[in-house]
Amino acid sequence: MSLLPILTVDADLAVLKQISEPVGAVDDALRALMDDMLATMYAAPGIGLAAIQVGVPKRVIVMDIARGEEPKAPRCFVDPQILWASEETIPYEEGCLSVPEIYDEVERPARVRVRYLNYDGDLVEEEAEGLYAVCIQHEIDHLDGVLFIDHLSRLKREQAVRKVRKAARADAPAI
Ligand code: K1U
Ligand code: ZN
Repeated sequence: MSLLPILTVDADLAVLKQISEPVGAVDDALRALMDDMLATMYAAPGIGLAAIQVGVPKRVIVMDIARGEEPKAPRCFVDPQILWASEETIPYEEGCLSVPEIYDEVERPARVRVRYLNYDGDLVEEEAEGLYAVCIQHEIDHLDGVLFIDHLSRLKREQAVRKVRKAARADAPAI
């Protein structure tokens, strides 16, 4: 298994804005990508990761929203689709591994019905609520080139990108 570099908005915005392509079927090569994405997500650490965040424009997501001492609960989503979203919305303080150190509140539907292929290639349809609903919507947004900061005001979005750029410059080795 390999850890993959995570793309960030300061250097890789054009890639992160791409629309990812449907996959169609799960094979061993895709399972190897999902294994690498899970390892990368756990190492970051994060609770979700879309393939485009590691530069792969395929409609693939990994997630683990288990808390604290709960056992690991990795989930994989291939070609996920939102079939239904509730009228009711909930606010959640979101973060993103591609917009490091920035957290802000986003309002999204409280419940969604999703259809996807899992790690084994089985077709799954289920309802998501709470953090699962927030995270799957955040990750499906990535597949459509949408970042959580796109849900904020233009001022907040520009401030966020400036902060990430400044932090990246500060972290860069002096030549
Ligand atoms: O970049 C990503 O898409 C991953 C992102 C997922 C997410 C977080 C919060 C709301 C919606 C989607 C993250 O994982 S950011 C890091 C994070 O939330 C976290 C990290 C360590 C422990 C617990 C949470
Ligand atoms: Zn994200």
